[in-house]
Amino acid sequence: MIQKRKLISIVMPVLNEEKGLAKTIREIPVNELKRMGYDCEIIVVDGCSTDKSREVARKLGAKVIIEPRPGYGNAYKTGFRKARGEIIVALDADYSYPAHLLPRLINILEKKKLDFISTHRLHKHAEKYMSPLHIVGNKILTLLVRVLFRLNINDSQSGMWVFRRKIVESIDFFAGGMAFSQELKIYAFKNFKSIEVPIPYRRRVGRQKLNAIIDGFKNLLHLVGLCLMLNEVIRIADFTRIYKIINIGILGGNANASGNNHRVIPSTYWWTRKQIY
Ligand SMILES: Nc1nc2c(ncn2[C@@H]2O[C@H](COP(=O)(O)OP(=O)(O)OP(=O)(O)O)[C@@H](O)[C@H]2O)c(=O)[nH]1
Ligand SMILES: [Mg+2]
Repeated sequence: MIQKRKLISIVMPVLNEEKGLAKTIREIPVNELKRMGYDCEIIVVDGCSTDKSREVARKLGAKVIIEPRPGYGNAYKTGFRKARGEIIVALDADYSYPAHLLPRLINILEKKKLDFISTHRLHKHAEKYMSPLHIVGNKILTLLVRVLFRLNINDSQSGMWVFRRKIVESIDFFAGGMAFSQELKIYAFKNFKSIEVPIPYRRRVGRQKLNAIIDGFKNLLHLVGLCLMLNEVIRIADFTRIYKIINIGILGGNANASGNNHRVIPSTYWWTRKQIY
């Protein structure tokens, strides 16, 4: 019986990355993936670059989509909507992530029947290519993800993922900026069979688009907001018990009346507690 070939969509957000983009596309082992039974489509989501990123992408066989709205997350949302592959790969276009390891990562995804693989760079072999500010920021945000969402994640900010398209189908993510990366991971690790794989990392080619302080702060606010929306903080603080104590002890209220769980699940959000736990 002839086995059906699968399609992999490799999606990259791009903002003025002509040099890094060319090197990244050239590194994708398209022929090796072909031999493994996978065809590839490369999708570049360009955010109004003023350099030659679009020309470079088209010349190297990529499909170019223009997303004029600013933001890393907005670029990914648009790119994922256009992706046709059963498997989606996401990575920066700055040559910092090891695209040559894609066959190995795809193998792990298939053999272990996983839904989502995130890569992690917070180990001594990769950290030497990041600035101290970047490392500290990543570690703080990762610790917050671990504590607030009780997830065993080592690098909540890594930008290379390999996953099945069902993860991003029919879901509206909030974050339009850099926080998209942590939101996607939290969602995937809470709801799907997910693992993290350590990878080598390289110093990026070209100018960084991320502002470690501003984006780090925005990511922190995003985490707290997400956590509040999912009622995680209320659970951590055992709000119901505190409320009971205040109601009975201070306000002289009825324990039963206040005993119903005060957990309002926002109906507009795509995770309900039922889905997560
Ligand atoms: N389309 C689009 N792409 C963006 C935007 N901002 C960043 N990117 C791209 O998203 C990817 C990640 O941005 P980076 O500047 O590399 O951020 P980072 O990886 O956190 O920082 P480095 O560690 O320095 O690489 C790169 O490929 C950027 O070109 C944007 O507003 N629109
Ligand atoms: Mg990068």
